[in-house]
Amino acid sequence: MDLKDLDQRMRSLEYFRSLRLVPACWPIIRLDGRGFSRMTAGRFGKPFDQRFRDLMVSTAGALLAELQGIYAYTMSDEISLLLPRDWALFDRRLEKVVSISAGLASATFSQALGEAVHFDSRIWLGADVSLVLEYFRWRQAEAASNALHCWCYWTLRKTGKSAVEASRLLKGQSAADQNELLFRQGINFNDLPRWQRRGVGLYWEPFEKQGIDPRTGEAAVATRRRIKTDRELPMKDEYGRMLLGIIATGSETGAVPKGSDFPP
Ligand SMILES: Nc1nc2c(ncn2[C@@H]2O[C@H](COP(=O)(O)OP(=O)(O)OP(=O)(O)O)[C@@H](O)[C@H]2O)c(=O)[nH]1
Ligand SMILES: [Mg+2]
Repeated sequence: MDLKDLDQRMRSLEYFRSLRLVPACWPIIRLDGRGFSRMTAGRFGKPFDQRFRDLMVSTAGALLAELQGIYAYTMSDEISLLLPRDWALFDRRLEKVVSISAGLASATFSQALGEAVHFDSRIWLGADVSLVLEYFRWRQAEAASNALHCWCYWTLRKTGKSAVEASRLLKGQSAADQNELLFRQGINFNDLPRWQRRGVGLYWEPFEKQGIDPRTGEAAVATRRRIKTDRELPMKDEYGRMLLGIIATGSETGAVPKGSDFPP
């Protein structure tokens, strides 16, 4: 048997190997915990648990650092990671991006939890920065409606309603109806912690570090960067402006190319 021929024939059956992220587009990787409804049941407080949030934040931080992202956003059991437009890791190969990101998220979360869990991963591509802003406003709007629904559901459950009854009572209820339902139980949705209603953002911030210049032995100040975790995100237009600033900072540090679509 000709081994070279076998090698080529077998490799030619790796059908998706040549798929790459479209050039000059902004990639966002979205990861979601698989079967987390079951996994969280009995292990974490409902509807929100700070310990669960912190596990998601650590996972988002690991993705931001390891995959050289610009911004990570987490809400519920999902994480969105914005990469620079000219991101070139793994030669932009799709199979690598989704498998490595899912593997990294699963390993990080599992190690911190002490139990094996896993995430799925998918790619979103935005042709310009304005689409990127819309993407994150979309996920944040989803966080808000998810939080409102979860608070209503668990409030009904705590008043003695069964899972079926609580779901039936919430079916077709508008946001105003759900706010009203909570209000009657003494809960003002707008007073609940922001991280629950708006999600958590992670981004790079520069800081000055005192050190010694090894060439001269004299005290010197070096600029380094570290991850900032923001649990007090703004929303709507203010959130958009904040994201533009984060993307611009990425551009100053060379992570983001200054292209025709920036600013949008
Ligand atoms: N207890 C608790 N559960 C949470 C918290 N945040 C998210 N979850 C759970 O995470 C689940 C996320 O929803 P989905 O992603 O739709 O459900 P899933 O079971 O992971 O389903 P797949 O993603 O399709 O595999 C919710 O149903 C919640 O039960 C939290 O702070 N506390
Ligand atoms: Mg899930």
